[in-house]
Amino acid sequence: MSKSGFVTIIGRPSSGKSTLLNTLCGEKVSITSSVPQTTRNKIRGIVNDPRGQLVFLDTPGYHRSERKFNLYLRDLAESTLQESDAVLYVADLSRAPGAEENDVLALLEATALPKLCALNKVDLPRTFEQSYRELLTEKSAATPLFVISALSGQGTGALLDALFAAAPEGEPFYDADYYTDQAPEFRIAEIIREKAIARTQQEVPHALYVEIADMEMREGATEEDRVLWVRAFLNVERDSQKGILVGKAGAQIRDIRLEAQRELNQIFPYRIHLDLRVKVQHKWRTRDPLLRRLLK
Ligand SMILES: Nc1nc2c(ncn2[C@@H]2O[C@H](COP(=O)(O)OP(=O)(O)OP(=O)(O)O)[C@@H](O)[C@H]2O)c(=O)[nH]1
Ligand SMILES: [Mg+2]
Repeated sequence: MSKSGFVTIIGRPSSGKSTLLNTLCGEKVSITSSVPQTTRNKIRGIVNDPRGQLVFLDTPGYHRSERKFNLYLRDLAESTLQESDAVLYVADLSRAPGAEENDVLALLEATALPKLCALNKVDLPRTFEQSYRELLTEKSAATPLFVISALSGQGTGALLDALFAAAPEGEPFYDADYYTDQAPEFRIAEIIREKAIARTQQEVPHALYVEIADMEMREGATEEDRVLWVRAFLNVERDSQKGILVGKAGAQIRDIRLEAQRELNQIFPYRIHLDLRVKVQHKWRTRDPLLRRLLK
């Protein structure tokens, strides 16, 4: 009987959860950036191998804040735990343990699921490995420990072995050729958001959400000639942010479009043509119906 299980990846913002998901899956499943709180959804990445199938659930960085937007993200991370068979706690060795670490550990303490901990970014020169080891011993939580680099893959083989060992026996949930279950529309919006985040700073990445307004497949003579035409809105909260995204004579939004197109063309079997528009949606992060739709 082969293994089959769901593993929730949890940890403070920017600890490398999405990078690890991508490395384990061997595909770009979840967008990443150096800006905290990049992930806003429960993103499934699927690992198929002779031992069976593990479905990883990437979650938004666990972050203490009473703002409505952050509460949605925190609730999502917490509720994702309910649907998993094991928890993988990812901590960033290059930063000292913060208040968020205690919050995550309290959450782990409250669940009866098998727990594993990955101390990530071992490739970086600064390391707080000892502080994390002490903290985890003190809380008697999240053992066994794995020291890894999600970026280079170092140590992730042993981690995957342990995750398969912890998983229950069962039939796979998804076909063996799937590595994610995300709809094309969501993946396209996310890649656009990633490219926009990478080119902006400070409040712009946080104030941005991307929405696909229209998609249409234009058939060609052959399969490879098909073009998916996509119109997307990049919504920000203020005119000044709109100005930054558009850039001088539209140069910024053009570069975002070209970079996103380049990556999307590698992911999909057809060509993608993007038409990007920047819009202002005042205070969108306080609107419940929109947040319910976007953050899930
Ligand atoms: N040097 C190094 N950098 C890493 C490693 N893993 C992740 N990073 C970097 O850390 C930053 C955050 O990575 P993400 O994977 O987006 O982190 P996350 O935990 O998903 O962040 P949120 O979604 O915001 O909670 C990015 O700049 C990554 O390239 C690692 O093993 N080594
Ligand atoms: Mg992430």
